[in-house]
Amino acid sequence: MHLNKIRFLLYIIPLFGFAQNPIIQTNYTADPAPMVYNGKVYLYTSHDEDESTWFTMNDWKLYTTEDMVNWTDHGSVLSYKNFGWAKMNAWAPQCIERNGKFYMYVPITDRQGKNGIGVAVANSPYGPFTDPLGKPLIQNSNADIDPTVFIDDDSQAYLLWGNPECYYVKLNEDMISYNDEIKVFPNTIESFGKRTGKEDPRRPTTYEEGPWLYKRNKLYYLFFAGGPISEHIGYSTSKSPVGPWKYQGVLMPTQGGSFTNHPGVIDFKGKTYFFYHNGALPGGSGFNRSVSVEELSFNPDGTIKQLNMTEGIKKGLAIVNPYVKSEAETMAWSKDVKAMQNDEVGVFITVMKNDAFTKIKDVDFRKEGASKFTARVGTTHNSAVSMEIRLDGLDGELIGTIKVPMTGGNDRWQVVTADVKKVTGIHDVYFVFKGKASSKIMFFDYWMFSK
Ligand code: FUB
Repeated sequence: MHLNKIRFLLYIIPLFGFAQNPIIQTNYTADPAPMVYNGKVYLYTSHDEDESTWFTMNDWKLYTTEDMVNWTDHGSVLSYKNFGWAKMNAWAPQCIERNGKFYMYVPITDRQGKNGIGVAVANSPYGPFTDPLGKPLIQNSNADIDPTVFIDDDSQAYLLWGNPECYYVKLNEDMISYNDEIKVFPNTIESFGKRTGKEDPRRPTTYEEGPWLYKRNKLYYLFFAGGPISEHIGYSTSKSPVGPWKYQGVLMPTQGGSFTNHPGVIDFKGKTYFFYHNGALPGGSGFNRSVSVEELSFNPDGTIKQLNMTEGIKKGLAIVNPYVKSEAETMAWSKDVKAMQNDEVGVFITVMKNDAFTKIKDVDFRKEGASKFTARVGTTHNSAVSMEIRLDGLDGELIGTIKVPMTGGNDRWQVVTADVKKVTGIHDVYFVFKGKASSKIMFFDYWMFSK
């Protein structure tokens, strides 16, 4: 990382209290890499370990949504440990589908301390991903971080990456090899804009890292994290995926309490979404980052309206069906809960404090309504632990309460059912957790309502 970034830590001002952003609150996530597949957004992220004071990052996580407001945590889908040659640094990933296989490109530092880009392959977007090569796909220079992958309409795949310059190579159809030589985009002011501040011969332009290649109406967009010092998001356009690029300016100014930022762009259900990260969660910082999302608006000439970090997407694209099993780790917002996973139940949530809560947006109880609620829960505590079910707000109508049985651990669970006041129509559902213990109050795996 650039030393100036570290200096910028002194200027970090965390932001709290956004309504939907950051979209993941149950772990620190960074470097968003969204992928659309079969009507769903698959959001792969890197993962800042709690209380990190450096880029302490060991694995990559996956979150999905169909409505852009409720996100399901699928836990860790790949770790640097899945690459036999890797030592550390599970940094910015990207996954892409080709012919029913999923290819995840990841930067890692090897056992000799050299950076490289590995590729892992799976038959499903959820994994398991395995390393088919047993060595890095790219090991070109120490600039080998931040891969972005793109398949053009003519089926040619491209891999781009790099800090402080952007490299690229055409991938073969198998997505795990290449014949062409690796090239670098000329780092010109015309392509990436003039860098302001102290002159640095290695960094003459605003291009810093985190490229993301995207195509719309035959125009190619190269989004990137730009400098100096603390990162903004800039972008350039071209009529070809390999340039020459024309710098178009700042898309998102430096904001949000993280000295890095990282773009990811997708089209989904007729809209274009821009993912990024910041330090806006409680405890957030440049090493404890969180992924957020905004909608992108284009001008008629293809340029993009500048963005600020906002409270995010307020209107969901679909409603939630309460009469099928929903995972506890599907939520629009939460406070003081952590997502964890084990062999017993997969991903579940652990309640860290009294009055912690999760919110599920736009749950449609329909006309017939619900009168019972079932949840798989557990606690290690003898004292009273409960879970309130409220509608439309933290102090909204209380429709029922679950008493949580002492099961003795997160590998031991009980399915509990309670009567609830009859509820019809569309509501936001809040689960509010109560208990006297100072941490790990209870565990929650899934829920559903019935008539
Ligand atoms: O997350 C580690 C590094 O920070 C990424 O590789 C960069 O893009 C920046 O986000």
